[in-house]
Amino acid sequence: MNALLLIDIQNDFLPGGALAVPHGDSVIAVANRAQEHFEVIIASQDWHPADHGSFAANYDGRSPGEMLDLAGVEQILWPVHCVQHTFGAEFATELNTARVSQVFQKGTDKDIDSYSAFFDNGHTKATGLGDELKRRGVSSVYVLGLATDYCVKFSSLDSLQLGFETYLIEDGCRGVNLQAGDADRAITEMCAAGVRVVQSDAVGETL
Ligand code: VGL
Ligand code: ZN
Repeated sequence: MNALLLIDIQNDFLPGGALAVPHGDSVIAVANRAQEHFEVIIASQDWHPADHGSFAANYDGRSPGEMLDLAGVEQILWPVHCVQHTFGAEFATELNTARVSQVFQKGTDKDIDSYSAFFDNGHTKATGLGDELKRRGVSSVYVLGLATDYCVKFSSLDSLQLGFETYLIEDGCRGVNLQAGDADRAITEMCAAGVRVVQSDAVGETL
């Protein structure tokens, strides 16, 4: 069984959003089309409380992009984004969610961030996504969404580590690129770990 994982396709990661990913909106059409090839479609949602420890605004004199130690885990500070129950945290309006069977929310604990849809950044708590995929007999996981250099990367690496054959749908992802080249380096890293990179127009053929 193959599953499609839609990572964090939320308003705050689109152009005009609080943590806008350049051309982030271009993944929506790819996500909508790719769904035709899958029976199991699962989405992740960045879902922070307003007092989340990854928000620069929650510290005196700190700015987005700076590093911090958050409860023992190295953390990049971000603009306030994807706050629970706000428009920014909602899935992109144009994203088709009718066939999404389950949504896994992450980053809900203010003391630790969670880039991966499977585990928090300290790898201490599971979201339940791994167990759910196994329960449904999934062996291959196809990943797309936002952002290539953070949540897509860590979700893909965890997927591999949990034993799923893992595919990155490259044209269905865009990166933050805090440093130029971050997204490309993330793809290289995923490849080196064993993630297979595919383009969306070939997805139907690899299944
Ligand atoms: C993300 C930074 C902070 C992501 C989430 O979805 O890639 N990046 N929170
Ligand atoms: Zn976040």
